[in-house]
Order: sequence, then structure tokens, then C-alpha cells
Amino acid sequence: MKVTCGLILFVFFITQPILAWFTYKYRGNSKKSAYFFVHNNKLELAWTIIPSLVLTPLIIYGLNVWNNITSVDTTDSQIIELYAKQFGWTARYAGDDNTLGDANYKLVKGLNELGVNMEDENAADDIITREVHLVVDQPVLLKMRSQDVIHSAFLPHFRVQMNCVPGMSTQFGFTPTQTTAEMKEQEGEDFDFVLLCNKICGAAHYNMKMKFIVESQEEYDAWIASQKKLKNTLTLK
Ligand SMILES: [Cu+2]
Repeated sequence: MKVTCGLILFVFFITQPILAWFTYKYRGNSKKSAYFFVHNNKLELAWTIIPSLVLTPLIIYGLNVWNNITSVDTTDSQIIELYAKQFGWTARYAGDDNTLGDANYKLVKGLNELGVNMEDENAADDIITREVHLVVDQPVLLKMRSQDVIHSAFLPHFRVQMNCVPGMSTQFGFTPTQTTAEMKEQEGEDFDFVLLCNKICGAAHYNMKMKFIVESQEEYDAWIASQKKLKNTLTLK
């Protein structure tokens, strides 16, 4: 971002004075007439080749940075699903096997609000929650789905944002480095990590929020043990 902004500013400070000077130098004057031409190959080549030479390295560099951000090593990450719909978030922990059971929107019915396929044995230990607890300094991989329109999972404090797209799964891996308690000390008692929707997805878009809590392993273990596994809340077929 700094490289891109630096380059844009450099070009800006060269082109803007030239623009101002040209408007002054070639201002309307009854003694001057405009030079007219329909085509100039040199000009076409110059304004095609120069931007290509500048933009190609910039885009390759940017793609490289993006790939590094989005392809972190997630072999040890805890897997949590974030499910978006108009208008709210639901989280699903992958359970002891750290594998989410299959899900399909066609199975969304009654209590099965995420459309989890209960015939998939990986689904039995999945846990559906209304807030997300994370262990400090432990990598996490969020997998996003959407039921209806495009939403955007936005976790500003973790520098995370990723679209939630109906019909496909997107993901983002990161590691929280500070607990909620530590952040409350710095930012005040009102502080909480929060997941927001950052895509204007409908009338109650502003209401799409979910609390994230970062805590110690012991606190997390106690919380997750108090949550119900899917096999105890949905009927196994
Ligand atoms: Cu939304």
C-alpha cells in the first residue's frame, strides 16, 4: 500500500502542476487557433507502453503480497465457520476432529439453520454458537458461507475482511495476539472485538454484528465444554 501510494503521489505532484500550467499557457485567445489532428501513432504508443511498464510490476508485486496474506499455513489452525444471512451471523466450530461436517443450503430447514448434512459423520461434534471465542496466539481459519446475498465478514481489530458469497466458501487465516482483557486495559471497559458485515446487504445490514472474545486456553476450554454438540441438538439420520 505504501509503495502504491508513494508512486501515485509522485505522479500526482508531477502531473498536477503541468495541468495547471497548460490551462494557463493554452488559455483561450483570439490570435491562437488549435492544432487539429485525428491520429498520432507515437502518442498512442507512449500512453500505452509507459503505463503498462509501470503497472505490470506494481500489479505483480500486489498479487504477490495478496497471495502471502491469504495463503498462510493453516495446518494447525482451528477451523470455525462463519455463516452469514440477512441479518445476522452464526458460528460453527468444527469440534474435536477439527473438520466441519458438510453443509448445503438445500438442507436448511427448521432447527437446521445452517443446512448441515447430519448424515456426514464429521457433523456430529460440530458446535453452533452465537459468539466466537478464540485462544490467544493460536492460529484460526475462518470459513465463510452466505445463505442469501453477498455479505462481508469484517473484523477490523484483526485486519480481516473477506466476502461471504452464496454458493461458495471463502476463508481467511490469522492469529489473534491480544486477549479481550488486555484490550480492555488499553481501550477501556467498553471494548470488545466485533465481527461486522461490511457489505450493504439490506435494510437491517447495520444490525449484523457478532462478538469475538480472545482468551486463555483454560477460559476457552471451559466455554467450549459448556456448548452443545450438534448431535445433541439435531437428529442424526
Ligand atoms: Cu450483511
